[in-house]
Amino acid sequence: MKKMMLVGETRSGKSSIIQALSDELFTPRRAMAIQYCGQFINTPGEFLENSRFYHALITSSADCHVLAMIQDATRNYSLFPPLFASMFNRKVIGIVTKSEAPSANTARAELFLKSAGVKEIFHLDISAKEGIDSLKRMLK
Ligand SMILES: Nc1nc2c(ncn2[C@@H]2O[C@H](COP(=O)(O)OP(=O)(O)O)[C@@H](O)[C@H]2O)c(=O)[nH]1
Ligand SMILES: [Mg+2]
Repeated sequence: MKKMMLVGETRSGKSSIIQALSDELFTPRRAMAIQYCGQFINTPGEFLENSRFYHALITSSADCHVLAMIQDATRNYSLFPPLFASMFNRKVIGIVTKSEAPSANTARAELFLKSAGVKEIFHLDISAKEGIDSLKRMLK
């Protein structure tokens, strides 16, 4: 199984993705530091919110095969700066979360990710388990 690191703002759905993908019991807590949970590396939202922490993301990404940039489809802004993905020497994917929410705009979320340099994008609806299987296949 490939190791995946998740980067995204607070409450974008990172812990929910780890919970849905992992067979181990994972109890979501607010990540205050880099968290290693089996094949997943969870990062605090603050590491994205403040560019002073980018170096910590870059260093930790050395431990993963795939870096996932998480974008909440209900947000009308993105914390990912242009070409953020190109900072990492790893395969980078985008994950659009909450795609089923009434206020979601998945096209807008995709645009945010694309301008941040993401080529491959997955769409997730955690409650309906939509998109989980294709993510699992990619991590095989
Ligand atoms: N509607 C909807 N809500 C979601 C989805 N994924 C996560 N959430 C909710 O978003 C909130 C934040 O999720 P969490 O995984 O804790 O985000 P984190 O802070 O990035 O770890 C929680 O209340 C989740 O239930 C989704 O696909 N659809
Ligand atoms: Mg979390």
